[in-house]
Amino acid sequence: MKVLFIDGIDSKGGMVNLGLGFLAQYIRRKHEVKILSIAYNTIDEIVSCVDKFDVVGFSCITSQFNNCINLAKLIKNRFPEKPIVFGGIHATAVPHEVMEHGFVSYVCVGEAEISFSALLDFIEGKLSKLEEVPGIVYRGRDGCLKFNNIKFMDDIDIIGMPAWDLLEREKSSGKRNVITSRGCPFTCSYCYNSTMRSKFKFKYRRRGVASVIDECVFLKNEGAQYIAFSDDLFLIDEKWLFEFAELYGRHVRIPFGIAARPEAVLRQESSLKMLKKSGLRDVWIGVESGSERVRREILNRKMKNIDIINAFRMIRELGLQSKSYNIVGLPTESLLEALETFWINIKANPNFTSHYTLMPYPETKVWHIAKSMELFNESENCFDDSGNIQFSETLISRGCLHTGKMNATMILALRHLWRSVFGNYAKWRVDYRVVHFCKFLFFSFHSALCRKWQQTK
Ligand code: B12
Ligand code: SF4
Repeated sequence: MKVLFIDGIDSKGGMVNLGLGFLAQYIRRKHEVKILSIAYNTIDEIVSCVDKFDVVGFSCITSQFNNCINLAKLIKNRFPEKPIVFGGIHATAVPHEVMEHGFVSYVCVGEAEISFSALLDFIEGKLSKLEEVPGIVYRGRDGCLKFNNIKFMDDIDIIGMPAWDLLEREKSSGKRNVITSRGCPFTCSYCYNSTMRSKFKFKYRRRGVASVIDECVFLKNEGAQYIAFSDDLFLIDEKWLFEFAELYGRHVRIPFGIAARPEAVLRQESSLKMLKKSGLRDVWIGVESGSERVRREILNRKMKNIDIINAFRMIRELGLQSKSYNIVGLPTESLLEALETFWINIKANPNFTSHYTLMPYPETKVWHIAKSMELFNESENCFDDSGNIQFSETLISRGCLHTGKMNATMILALRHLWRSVFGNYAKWRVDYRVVHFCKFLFFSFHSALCRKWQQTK
């Protein structure tokens, strides 16, 4: 069969939708596959290709869903006979909502190598019953939605590396992403992993070192100058890490970065030393909030402040660069608690920081908390993340309206304060900081006026 995948990724660069890459790699053993992404093709270009394919599959995260569903509608109007399948993180979190759009034929929930492959067999007539296709949501003969249980793949090395030759990207960008594992044993409330673990018995699995090294060598030969490992947690399994460090140092040796939890950094000093010798340059750590209460009660991250500070210190002492990830606008968060996030970053002193407003993604635990407190507005494009990514001057993330203790304008004011205190990458200039400090004053004043006005109403 001929399968057209439409990749919802809407920003250009060297980093790609790896999940779709793995799926395409697995599927193309038996079928012809093409990937067109929204970032690199116009709607007309994509629609004009559909005719040549038997099945159209969309891959998207939440912020890309609106674009994808509108395009799917257009395709279904032009080619009513083509089955339309949705997969990826958003469809996995809310499959029933996706199926409510009557023109979507199937949703694949979770990892789809096994399920999509079986679904193609069914569409081709090689499998007689839809009930035999694992991990899909579909309309039964009675018109009601049915869900078949997921099947996870135990050995993910069977898949091989993502189909890099099919994934559109800016080849001139020196940066690539690689993922060595699936899943995470933790359940932070704002993360997709909390959704997966609450819905399914989700197992952590890692690729073999040899397969990962082959992929890195391939990317290096293609011109990659930096590899960002997309694993939720890289610092797991000392034996794997040592083997990886040795082979990466011998065969790849270009700088790379990893994400880690503070406790893992403190436990894995010797692995970090080995990894540094092989090319490790950056360690990214989610601080998220400087308030232990907010972390414990809202985020389900129970580490101590002192562990976070010590982890950053260790990274510095090892001669590595660090970046902290922080969130403002968390349910129940007060102004003082938001300021604690500034304080812990001053003490931890990372090389770089980032500061996002909370985007409560559907079906995560924090989404349930925010919904029960009526903290956000589920409008059509409340999951547009552009305010978060580009730090738009007028928007905070559309989903988040207040925290119960701080309103949206105060959250925006704090983001400006962040920029004036920590700067932003190369923008260490004084005028940049002064401008953001003035904006902080303006929005704080505005926020106080709004509060006063609401009280007098
Ligand atoms: C790699 C990655 C990226 C890449 C590519 C993202 C993309 N898909 O477009 C880059 C670096 C570009 C990126 C950016 C962002 N990301 Co990101 N990213 C990841 C990460 C770390 C790994 C994804 C991965 O490879 N997983 C492993 C593979 C095997 O799983 P998978 O992707 O789910 O794919 C499988 C199934 O979903 C299914 N499948 C996928 N597509 C399809 C299609 C069809 C037709 C079918 C049938 C099945 C199917 O089969 C795949 C193979 O089994 C995840 C975290 C995670 N663990 O998933 C976050 C994650 C996807 N990112 C997230 C976010 C929020 C972002 C940003 C918005 C962050 C920001 N504020 O800047 C940006 C968006 C940028 C943009 N404009 O698109 C969130 C999404 C949450 C949500 N509900 O939307 C995640 C889940 C992290 C989290 N905190 O929860 N990201
Ligand atoms: S935020 Fe990181 S540690 Fe927490 S569940 Fe998600 S991937 Fe795991």
